[in-house]
Amino acid sequence: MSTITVIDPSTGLPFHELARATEADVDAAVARAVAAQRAWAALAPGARADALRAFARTVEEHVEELARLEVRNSGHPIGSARWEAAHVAQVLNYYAGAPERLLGRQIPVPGGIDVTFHEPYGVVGIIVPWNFPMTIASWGFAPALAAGNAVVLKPAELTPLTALRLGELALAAGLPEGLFQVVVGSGSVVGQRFVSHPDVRKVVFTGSTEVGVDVAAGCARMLKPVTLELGGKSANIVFADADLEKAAAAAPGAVFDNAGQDCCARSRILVQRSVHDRFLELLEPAVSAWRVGDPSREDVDMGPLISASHREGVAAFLDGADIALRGTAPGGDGFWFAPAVVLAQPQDRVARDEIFGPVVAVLPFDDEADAIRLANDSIYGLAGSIWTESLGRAVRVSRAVKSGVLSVNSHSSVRYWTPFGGMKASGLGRELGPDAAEHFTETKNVFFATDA
Ligand code: TXE
Repeated sequence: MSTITVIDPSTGLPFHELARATEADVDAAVARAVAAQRAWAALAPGARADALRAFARTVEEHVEELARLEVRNSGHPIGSARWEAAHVAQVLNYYAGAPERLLGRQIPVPGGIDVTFHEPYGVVGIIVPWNFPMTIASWGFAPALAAGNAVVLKPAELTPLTALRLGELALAAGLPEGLFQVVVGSGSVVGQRFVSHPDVRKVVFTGSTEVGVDVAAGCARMLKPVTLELGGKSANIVFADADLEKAAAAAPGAVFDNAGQDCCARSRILVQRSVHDRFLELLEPAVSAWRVGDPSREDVDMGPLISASHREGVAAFLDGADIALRGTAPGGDGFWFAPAVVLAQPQDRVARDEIFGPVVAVLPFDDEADAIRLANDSIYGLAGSIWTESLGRAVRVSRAVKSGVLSVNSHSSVRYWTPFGGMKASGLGRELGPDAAEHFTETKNVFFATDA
């Protein structure tokens, strides 16, 4: 039997072994999910709502345990890990409100009555990456369950532990057996079986653009809807009329948070030429103050990268680069990497490719049109920030930048109340926000003749 060895990225040491599921294991899980989903969809909406609130309460009661598990498995600073675990409970509570609000329509027609229904797909397959194992999974399973579906979840091989624990907590909270199952295994086996299995009726994929395109192609052959949350190379645009002190102080967190392993990372800083040098002066102390270290400590901003091979990939982006600023990181066996600020040209690899690490490329621009052109000069279109004190400019630029999630004088990208997702090579569809549960249903239209 093939196994997965789970490694603590802060020490580089293995601490857990897990069996890889086979295709037969996936088929058995899907069969259990099909059975559980029938009973779940037949429940009164309020009963589904209560069950999800119970799941949320159980997660809330285990935030500290989940957080410490994430620190050990993913190297997330304990403060961030606590936020991530609490976020799962918040997302469950938010979508617990959906079952009683999946409203259809009564449409006036001649000869009878016409109503629409939002019907669950059945079994939803959710495939998630290693950078936010708990939160990204909840963006899929909470609305999917709320809409009356069952869920099979495949965590990334590197970070399976908190997903497995959430599966256990769901059962402890009283969710029926088979309704929410976590299947640990390879993407090419378990992930691909979610795509090919006829009873998995929708797939939610979050991960690299390369794999996402392959998953979407497989779903297309099965006529299976798919949501894709993919890569990014988001721009942090700083205009001369911005509050430069505030923009510089916020810039490191926007790209070094989670060790840069964030699809929404503002990994390009576009600075208006007239304030470029001043901005770098202001950025220097903020980069120096960024604390990299033991993620179990509360006074740490950033832990290690997820793996040795990922660190090698990130480090390669600095070969030959014009490094303007460099932070610090611990020595030792963990996958530590000191944050870096690089001066770049638009054609440089460091300014074009997703690094998924604590490296940011700084590029100057001349005017508003130039800033928009540079920001859109990317295959990606996920997130972005605009720093300006002009409301008119904020509206013009936020409408012109081709990204799905933009912030003005802020870097926040994820609020579970609002839709999240990318344009272009950053994805298909949206997660979170008020409509997410409906995206896990199909609309049925029924006409009742009354002249019979
Ligand atoms: O991705 P991978 P990783 C992106 C981020 C980065 C990547 C890092 O931009 O590129 O994710 O995560 C499974 N068929 N985002 O390395 O390799 C695999 O097992 C089916 C964007 O994990 O694409 C894992 O569970 N599944 C995002 C998942 O796919 C397959 C936010 C992702 O793996 C598979 C976070 C296959 N052939 C990260 N091969 C956003 N936009 O929100 C692998 N998998």
